[in-house]
Amino acid sequence: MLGLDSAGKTTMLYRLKTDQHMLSVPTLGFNVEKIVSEGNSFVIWDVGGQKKIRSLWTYYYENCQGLIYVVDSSDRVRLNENRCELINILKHPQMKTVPIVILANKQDIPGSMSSSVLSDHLCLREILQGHSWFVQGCCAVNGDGLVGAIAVLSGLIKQNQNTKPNTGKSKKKSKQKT
Ligand SMILES: Nc1nc2c(ncn2[C@@H]2O[C@H](COP(=O)(O)OP(=O)(O)OP(=O)(O)O)[C@@H](O)[C@H]2O)c(=O)[nH]1
Ligand SMILES: [Mg+2]
Repeated sequence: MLGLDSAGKTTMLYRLKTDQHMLSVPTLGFNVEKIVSEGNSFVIWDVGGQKKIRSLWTYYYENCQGLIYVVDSSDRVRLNENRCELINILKHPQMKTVPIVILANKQDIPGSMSSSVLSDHLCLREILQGHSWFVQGCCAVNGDGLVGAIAVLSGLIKQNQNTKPNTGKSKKKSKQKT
């Protein structure tokens, strides 16, 4: 789970884990939690988004099966920064085919952009070509939209695994890393 600082990633992780609003502090490294949602089990890595530590994001790409990219929908100033970071992530060889959910967070803030407006501003149709993806409005503080988004991502991850070429090796059942 990636996104600019203050997008709401950590608030979201602990809302999913505990079904409560936990106060967060800026993440300097990462938080990792196993989340069980509607029978699906995920290991979610929440990586700090401050500019000075974004170069560390690449260390989390190995074995990543899905990307949750969180955007603060009330922040119109950093739209371009968001677009550039997303493009950078997806350039990486290990992220070229991952399914993606873009979470348009902070929908509770008056005047925040809807998921479709955000999608247009970020040019998602263009920059996410070749990926299976969707965009979902949500609020990490009260949990609106989160469980549904996780369920859809889970479906996309399964579809993506089924369409990968068969290597002939027997598959071990593994937890999904997002
Ligand atoms: N109103 C509102 N505030 C939110 C929401 N989600 C998060 N916040 C607030 O946004 C601030 C930043 O949230 P964090 O979860 O710490 O953000 P982060 O993406 O983990 O930030 P970094 O760790 O720096 O990358 C906190 O004050 C949260 O309470 C939301 O849906 N609505
Ligand atoms: Mg954080």
